[in-house]
Amino acid sequence: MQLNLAVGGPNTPFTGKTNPDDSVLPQKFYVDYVRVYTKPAPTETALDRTGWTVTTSPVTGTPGNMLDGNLSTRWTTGTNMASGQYFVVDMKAAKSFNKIVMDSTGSNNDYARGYQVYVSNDGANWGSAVASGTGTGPVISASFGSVSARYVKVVQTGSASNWWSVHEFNVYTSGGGTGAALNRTGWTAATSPVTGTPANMLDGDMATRWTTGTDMVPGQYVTVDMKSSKTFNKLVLDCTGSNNDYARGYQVFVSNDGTNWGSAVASGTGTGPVITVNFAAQNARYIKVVQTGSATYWWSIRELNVYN
Ligand SMILES: [Ca+2]
Ligand SMILES: [Ca+2]
Repeated sequence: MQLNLAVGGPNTPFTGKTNPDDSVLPQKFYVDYVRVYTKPAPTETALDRTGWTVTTSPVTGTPGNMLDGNLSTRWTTGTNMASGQYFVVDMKAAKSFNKIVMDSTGSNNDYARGYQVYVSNDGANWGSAVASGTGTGPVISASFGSVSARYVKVVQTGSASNWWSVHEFNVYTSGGGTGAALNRTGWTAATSPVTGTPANMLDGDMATRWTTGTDMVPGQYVTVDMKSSKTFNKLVLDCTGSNNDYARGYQVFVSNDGTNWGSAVASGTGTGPVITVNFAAQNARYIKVVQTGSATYWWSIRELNVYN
């Protein structure tokens, strides 16, 4: 916390007397109170469900009723809750989100007794659950680190002599992040070709750089290990000082194991020494930037920063 206090008096430009008279100091300056606020949580937004579709297991009832904005209509299993029942929502395009809410209000005993939430970009590979828990009432809210995906699957994992009913299903995003650069303490970088000093792109010093030392060719890359998974939505590559050494083209990949990189989260062409890459919020430990262009200049990065 920083407090800026100013002392005024007769010797000010406002009175026409412009010669400060320091002999009046020291004076007492009373602060009645200092109030400290907690920054409010970012505003949540429910994603627009227009065009979304949903399929269920068991195949029964009217799945679309959980997406129709009407709390009086529902999808229901029509049979007792059993582990393994599920529904899959297709949002038709990849979205960034960090919370789902299942609302069974109106069928108050029909909430999932247990649940797992999975996400996927192809509707086939679901990976590990991004959230799981137990339901204790008709509104079940599950939060998780921000993900980017097209499909959401909720698996019911409990048992009860009630049907499983969902009147409304919504997906939320926290909106934009803080815009702050992530703290790079402890981060490491590796490069291909293996050359130069990769750490120079993470040292906060624009006078130091990593460079290929050879002309730009497609396939050169850098990987950054942030040592734990972070949420982020922007990357900046800065080669100011080696102004011709910007990546002529790039692809950005993210990974949680440093081995499986999936599809690029962003790609584009560089046109100057500062390359800013925006993308849907990611949650990952590793970032890889692949240089995809050709030039008779070396590829250099003086600073690489990641933002949320
Ligand atoms: Ca409904
Ligand atoms: Ca540097």
